[in-house]
Amino acid sequence: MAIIEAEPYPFEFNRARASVIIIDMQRDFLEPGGFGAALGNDVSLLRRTIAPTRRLLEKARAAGLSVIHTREGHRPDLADLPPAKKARGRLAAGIGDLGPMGRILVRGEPGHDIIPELSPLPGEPVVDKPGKGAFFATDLDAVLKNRGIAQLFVCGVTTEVCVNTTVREANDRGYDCLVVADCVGSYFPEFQEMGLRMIKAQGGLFGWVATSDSVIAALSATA
Ligand code: TIU
Repeated sequence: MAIIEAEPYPFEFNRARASVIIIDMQRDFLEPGGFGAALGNDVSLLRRTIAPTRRLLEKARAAGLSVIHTREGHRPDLADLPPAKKARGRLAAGIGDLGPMGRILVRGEPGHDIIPELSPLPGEPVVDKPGKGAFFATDLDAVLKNRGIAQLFVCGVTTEVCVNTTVREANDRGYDCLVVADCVGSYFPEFQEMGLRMIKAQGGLFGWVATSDSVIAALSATA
């Protein structure tokens, strides 16, 4: 058992039961010219998570931790796209429509894919999810339970949307979540700050927050 410096108090890291989960680091959210950018967002606020996440990913792989990736998206026939989600935002080009990188948030399209810097390795599960939370309508809980995972190091985008929703779902299912502060990003700086504060408030109501340096130090110490 190694201790990770974290807020609101140190995290007891059990390497045999821990996994890194990387939420929705998809081209459509992170790349200039993608869906996120087309909506007027500054993707550089998300792109600053790439280098620390890649570093953490490499250390986690070297330490033998399991790594799980998620992608938000829908079937090409859109049969799993709720009409309410499709209608939301009254967008000229919304989910399922042709966007700058293929059909927006549709599985198999270029924009739906994970950015090349964080490409999954063969053997690393990729969980395709139709919602914001990674447990909703997916086999993520089974994947984690089958591997004996009880602790999640959470990276990805966006902090207040898919990261927070997934952490809340995980917390209710009994997982300990540590959100890696420099490996999660938001298009909105105030949501980034509050999204992290909400996790660790009230004694860690939803989990812990730590830097990637702190996580990597613990990974190295127990390798
Ligand atoms: N992955 C994720 O957070 N999906 C979103 O829709 N995020 C937004 O910030 N909109």
